[in-house]
Amino acid sequence: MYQIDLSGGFLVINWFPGHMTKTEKLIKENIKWVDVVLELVDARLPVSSKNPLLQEVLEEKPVVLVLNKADLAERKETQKWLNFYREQSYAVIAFNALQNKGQGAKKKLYVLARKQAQAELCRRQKKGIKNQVIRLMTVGIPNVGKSTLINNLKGRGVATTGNKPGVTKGKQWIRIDNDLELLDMPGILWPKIADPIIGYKLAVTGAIKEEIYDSLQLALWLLDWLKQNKPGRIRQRYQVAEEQEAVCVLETLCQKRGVLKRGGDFDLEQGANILLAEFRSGKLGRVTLDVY
Ligand SMILES: Nc1nc2c(ncn2[C@@H]2O[C@H](COP(=O)(O)OP(=O)(O)OP(=O)(O)O)[C@@H](O)[C@H]2O)c(=O)[nH]1
Ligand SMILES: [Mg+2]
Repeated sequence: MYQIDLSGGFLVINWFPGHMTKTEKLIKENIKWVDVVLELVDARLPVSSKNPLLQEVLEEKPVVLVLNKADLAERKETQKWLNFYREQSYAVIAFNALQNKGQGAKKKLYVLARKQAQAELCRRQKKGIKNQVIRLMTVGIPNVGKSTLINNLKGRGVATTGNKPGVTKGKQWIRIDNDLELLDMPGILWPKIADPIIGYKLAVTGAIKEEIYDSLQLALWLLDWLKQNKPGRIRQRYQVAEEQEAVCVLETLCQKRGVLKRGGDFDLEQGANILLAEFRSGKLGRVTLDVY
């Protein structure tokens, strides 16, 4: 269970032991069966969505870092983040797990995974073990696209996916081909998201269950963030003067879309949900929220 502390108007997310600790345990129990970890982060949040908990849990396993949902992030920014991680010796790739035609990226991912598994393959060879199968585990925050990426590699829907966090509940092994097996895992967040800005960023990109945050408060934060960091986006999409107070922008959005309550008042909550859904699906254009 999560709890939101709105003290001071900020969003501080805490959680109490429950589903997520189960996931941590599940990762710890299964890490010994895998050769390489596919760690997914959201390309719109290459740092804020990187789970600090995982470093300890992954026990020095080789990692391929995947900046997923790259189709929703700004290309230039993604390139900068790729360079940033490469400089830290990460095997890293930008990926769009929804893109079926992405054979080039798929191939690159395979090559990186094989490269990261090389030490293990050499160890087996020295011991005379013929098994060349590489086992990968997908890990990352909820809703980042772990199951979609597995389906992409498999070429069909074998893992359940959904447009909300918390879809995968348990582990699932999937054989991709004769020499690659993948372990799908539930998403994992960390115990206390103490930095409210990181909390907002995770929530606007869809990593946090919607029952946990106030969508109106989140939408107002997003409007302010866009006004400051991506001027013009709100105006282009909704033809409103974005210089106004965020709540006025939202009211205009409600007016233009006819989002009204029974008595004729603006339904700000529904307006907020429309804005969040459109932002998440890329209708406001590519946005990278972590600034390099
Ligand atoms: N635009 C875009 N959407 C994606 C991409 N990858 C996944 N999605 C969408 O993101 C949502 C979540 O995908 P899932 O694969 O279920 O995410 P997950 O990480 O397995 O989520 P949990 O199992 O809940 O932890 C779905 O609506 C996918 O269609 C991507 O690369 N680009
Ligand atoms: Mg999943």
